[in-house]
Amino acid sequence: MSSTSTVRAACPHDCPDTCAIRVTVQDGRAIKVQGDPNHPPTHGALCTKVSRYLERSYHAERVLHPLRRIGPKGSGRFERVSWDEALADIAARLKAIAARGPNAAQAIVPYSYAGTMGLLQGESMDRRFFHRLGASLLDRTICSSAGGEALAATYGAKIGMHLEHYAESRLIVIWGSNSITSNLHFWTFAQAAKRDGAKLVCIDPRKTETADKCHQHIALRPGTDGALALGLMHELIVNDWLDHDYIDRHTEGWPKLRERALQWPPERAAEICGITADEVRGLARDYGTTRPAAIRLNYGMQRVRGGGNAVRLIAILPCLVGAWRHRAGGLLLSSSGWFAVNRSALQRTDLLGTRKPRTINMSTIGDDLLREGSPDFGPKIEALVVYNSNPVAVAPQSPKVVQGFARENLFTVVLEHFMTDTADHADYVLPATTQLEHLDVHLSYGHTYAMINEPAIAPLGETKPNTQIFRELAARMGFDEPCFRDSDEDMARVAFARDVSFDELRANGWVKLPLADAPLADGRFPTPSGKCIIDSPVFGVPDHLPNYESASSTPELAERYPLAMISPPARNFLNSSFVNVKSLRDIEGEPLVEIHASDAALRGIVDGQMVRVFNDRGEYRCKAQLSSRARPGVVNGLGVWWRKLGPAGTNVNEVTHQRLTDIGRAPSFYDCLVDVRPL
Ligand SMILES: Nc1nc2c(c(=O)[nH]1)N[C@H]1C(S)=C(S)[C@@H](COP(=O)(O)OP(=O)(O)OC[C@H]3O[C@@H](n4cnc5c(=O)[nH]c(N)nc54)[C@H](O)[C@@H]3O)O[C@H]1N2
Ligand SMILES: Nc1nc2c(c(=O)[nH]1)N[C@H]1C(S)=C(S)[C@@H](COP(=O)(O)OP(=O)(O)OC[C@H]3O[C@@H](n4cnc5c(=O)[nH]c(N)nc54)[C@H](O)[C@@H]3O)O[C@H]1N2
Ligand SMILES: [Mo]
Repeated sequence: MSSTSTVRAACPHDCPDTCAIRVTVQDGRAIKVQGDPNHPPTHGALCTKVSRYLERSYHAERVLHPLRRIGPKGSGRFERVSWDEALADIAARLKAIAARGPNAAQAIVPYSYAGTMGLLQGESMDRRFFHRLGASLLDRTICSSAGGEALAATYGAKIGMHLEHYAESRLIVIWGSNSITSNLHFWTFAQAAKRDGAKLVCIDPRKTETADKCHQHIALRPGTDGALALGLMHELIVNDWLDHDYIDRHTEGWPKLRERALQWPPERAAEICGITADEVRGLARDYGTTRPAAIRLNYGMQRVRGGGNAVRLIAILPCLVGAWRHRAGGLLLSSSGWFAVNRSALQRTDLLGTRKPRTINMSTIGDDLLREGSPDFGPKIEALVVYNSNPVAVAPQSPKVVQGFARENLFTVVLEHFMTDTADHADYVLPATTQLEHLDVHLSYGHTYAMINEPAIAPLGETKPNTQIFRELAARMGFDEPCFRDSDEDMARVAFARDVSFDELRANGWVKLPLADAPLADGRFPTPSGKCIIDSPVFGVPDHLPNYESASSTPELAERYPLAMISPPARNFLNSSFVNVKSLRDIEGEPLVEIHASDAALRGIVDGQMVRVFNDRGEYRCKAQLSSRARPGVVNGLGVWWRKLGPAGTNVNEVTHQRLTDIGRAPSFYDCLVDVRPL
């Protein structure tokens, strides 16, 4: 007899929406995924990508058993081995490195990001393993740390508005975010507000599908958001659109920033942003005179040298006009700080004891893999264990990253679902389960519900959850602390320090955090003084910092490479995930760069032609698309394709660089000069 059941799942992807999913399972096989209609942020809808989750999980190219490399690195030639053989050899290799001396294990580096956002499969047993081993620590900066640390330096934590309340806003400024692509469930609330008469403004160098649907699009130059924010402040001051009471009671340091902002008349800001002074004035008027006014900031605008300062400036705006007084006013960049994740219980940093391993920044992995050992750097990197990430495709300046991963004297283990560009460079590939096949618990960085993901089906083939792989590796290493025997459920039960109980998650699928409707209406920022910090003891008063690479900061470079390139996400991929899902790849077509007709004409480029996008760091080949989505002087190289699926085995990170942001040590992917020529 056939049996059908429905299982509660959570979307694991690195996206603010963290959707609640219902998986229909028939005779042990998942046959349908649907958005949960009862979960308010998801409201029954899944994005195009995740509605294809079954195509991804049951993909014919899933890695289903351990593999050992038999060809040169990067060739993708592997043979099947048993788990026993793989784990024994990996443990022996890691032990040999660690045995060389007291700090020798630092030559081993974990490399992971948010392939799954799950607290168990992303940051639990794995961290325990590396802490016990004494491996290098990893600074996980590749996405959001510039904006995240800037936000925390301003508000005291990564906190903001409730997603649902945007439906009641009268003005929504969508800033550095292509919501329809990367925050679809927010868009539903923004549309509800629009139907009720709210004005929507989009601030983005690219004329995105979101910009198309807003009342106004301000197409500023990449990396000039801080200047725009200062210009807005100038207008708020001179027109006295300030909430003096909120400023006096709930902020500290405003007089110094006020003085700075007064040096930014709209003309100055407009000149830097490449927009008109009237656009600055008009936006300031709207923002200064409309209540409630909400900003949806996203990480797209912080991937430049001054990204952290720009986030600080923008995050101060809602305090200046008292937008926080209303639940539909304020700002959201991330809500993750509202969740009381019990990281010390999950990750067990205490296993380090008195050891203080060095920290490797994931964003400079290209350079770091090529560095020799030195007193400054510590030991040369000899082993890398990669999971939940595809650095060969996504890390900046891939020519260096590839060279590093190709080192014959580097021992690399990759836990994966697929043979990615990174897995191709592994010595061992270990097959991991997908979200359908393991237990997890989740927070969200775009809403305020904790979520559960129950396993829907048995692991396919010989796949194992990341947690189990690290449990078994720990046993092989002889790590006998009881925490290495914790089950996934044991860890799920301690994942949240308060507000969220596992039993309630299990019973309901999610738990809404007990937060006030307008949590910052009376200030009470989680800072030492309870006030929003404008003059930071660490970072000072925020300012506009020009890009590393731009016509004004590096004129000689701009003469050779006159086009600014940004590389925002493609709608049907999730960073480099889903690029190998054929139905989604078919929608995206092929790697392309959007270029304005005037820039194309200057270079003799016609629509659809193959081009080289290049600078001193490398050369990326793709198709040119003449498009009004690109502003003159800026090209949009949509990301992030698998290198091996792109022309000449390259992707957009061929030309990005490894210089870090002002705050948060993050990459400045969108701070990049190139030229484009016909091939
Ligand atoms: N479909 C899809 N969804 C995704 C992702 C994906 O790859 N695909 N990625 C996920 C991830 S990892 C993240 S971090 C989140 C957020 O991901 P983000 O990277 O913030 O993604 P977007 O919302 O697309 O925002 C990027 C927008 O910022 C614009 N932009 C670039 N430079 C600047 C600038 O200097 N100033 C301003 N104002 N705008 C700029 C880009 O043109 C783009 O439209 O989205 C997640 N959601
Ligand atoms: N040029 C340019 N580069 C970018 C960006 C950009 O906008 N432009 N965006 C940047 C941003 S915002 C981010 S967040 C990074 C993202 O970079 P990554 O975090 O590397 O994200 P993905 O490319 O999605 O790769 C995640 C990998 O994890 C694997 N995975 C998923 N779940 C599991 C699991 O449970 N177990 C194991 N073992 N593996 C799993 C997937 O199969 C996938 O190959 O890329 C950055 N790179
Ligand atoms: Mo990201």
